[in-house]
Amino acid sequence: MSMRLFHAPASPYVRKVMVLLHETGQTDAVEILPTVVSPMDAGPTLPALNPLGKLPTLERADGPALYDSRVICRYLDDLAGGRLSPSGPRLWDMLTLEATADGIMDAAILMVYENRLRPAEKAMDSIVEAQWAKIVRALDVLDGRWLGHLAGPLDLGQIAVGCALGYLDFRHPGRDWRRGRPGLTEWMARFSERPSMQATPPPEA
Ligand code: 99T
Repeated sequence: MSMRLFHAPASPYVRKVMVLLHETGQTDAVEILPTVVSPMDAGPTLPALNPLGKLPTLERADGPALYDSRVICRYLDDLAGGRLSPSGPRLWDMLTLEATADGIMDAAILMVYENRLRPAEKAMDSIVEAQWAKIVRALDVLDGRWLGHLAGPLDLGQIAVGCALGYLDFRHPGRDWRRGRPGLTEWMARFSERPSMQATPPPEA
């Protein structure tokens, strides 16, 4: 096996890569390396491969390590024939959709880190709520403008949205992202049934 994936089961970015591996039949091509990181401690081996010390990182035998999740997903999809990266105008839609989903993950993780890393007496609710406001706007846009694209052929954008919504269920279940968004709720219910999603759930919270 020539590729090794620095992996954590709670990471929605890692999940994007795992879902893609399942969807493209490449799970056997990558060795999974369980890795623990936080913004305060990237561990002993990761920074030499990825100076940002983040997961996922993909180590390859025939070139420098790849990061971040968008790069790794494009690379692994390319190895499998590029079926999940459309060409033409749909590519720009897909990349924007993927950026929207990744932005939801970024904000949701900042909320987690704000509570986990900052001492309680220095915690600022306004920072957490400002991040949640970004997520609310992004969810409304997904439910309003993107349902047509989401209903189309599978691509990396849909995978990212599925992993972002799964992460909200995992880390922020009390926020109830489904309320008032029936279209997105229905899409996620169907998307969650894919074997690739069933095979990659986050750990018990
Ligand atoms: O921020 C850090 O230094 C450590 N955090 C990470 O490595 C997280 C793990 S998800 N990954 C990223 O932030 C990657 C973001 C990048 N743009 C990408 O790959 O797309 C941890 C989730 C959790 O524990 O809830």
